[in-house]
Amino acid sequence: MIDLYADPLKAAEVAADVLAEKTGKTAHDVALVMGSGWVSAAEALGQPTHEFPVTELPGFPAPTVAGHGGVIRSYDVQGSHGTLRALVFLGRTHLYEGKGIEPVVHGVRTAVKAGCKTVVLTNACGGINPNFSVGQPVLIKDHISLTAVSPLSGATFVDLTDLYSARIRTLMKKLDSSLQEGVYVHWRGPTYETPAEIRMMRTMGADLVGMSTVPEAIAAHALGAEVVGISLVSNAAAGMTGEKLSHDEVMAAGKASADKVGKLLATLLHQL
Ligand code: 8IG
Repeated sequence: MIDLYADPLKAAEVAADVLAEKTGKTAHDVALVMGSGWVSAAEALGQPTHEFPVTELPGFPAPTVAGHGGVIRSYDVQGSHGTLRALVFLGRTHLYEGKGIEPVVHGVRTAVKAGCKTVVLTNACGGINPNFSVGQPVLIKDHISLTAVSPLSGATFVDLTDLYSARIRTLMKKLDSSLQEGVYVHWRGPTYETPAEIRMMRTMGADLVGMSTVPEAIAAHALGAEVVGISLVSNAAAGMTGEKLSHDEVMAAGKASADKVGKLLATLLHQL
């Protein structure tokens, strides 16, 4: 048994080998990590060929938050350039779970080791930019890390100037001209921000705030994958409306937008 913390890249290779055995697919082409609110959007991809709990691959801890069920699906999606083998993670591990950074990025590393050249990271987030409304999907164009936790260690000085693929963002905006872009702040959680922290983020140039995506984007990019980030605005950030933040309302907002975000994902896969 490989130790995820001692040799995370080896652990991802081992998990990718088990994935190939379980699916009978020697490789996958694209990975999608579905955040809360995006799970029902997976229906737009059609019927999976395989589905199993993430815990059946080595190195994955059981998820701890209700509504973040940890399941892997494999799909054969008909795209404009032939069949795409899509690997979908329904549920992810977050930094706020306290298991460290390695389990947070194990999924995307496994996906890249399994052959994925594109990694699509979706999430539900708070909206800081007052022009964004609840239920709106927003392309991530850049991020600010307020956790100060990197998935990389050692002298690996990775350039992040084009972390969120400008190529794919341009493609997607051509297909849907209503699509907006924003800067995503990574906040450790599990507490939401205070109103003062949201004012700070706004001043820093942030449009969106959430508790995921950034470590996965960095880990996938460092291994050479092209990264796409899409946020679903699920609530106005703290202090923006006078309302308190409720996890249940956040989940409900996600479900209500499933159709729209499902179409967006299908459109994206068709372009790859
Ligand atoms: I959904 O307002 C969702 N996730 N940090 N702040 C942070 N994460 C979130 C929020 C939010 N809404």
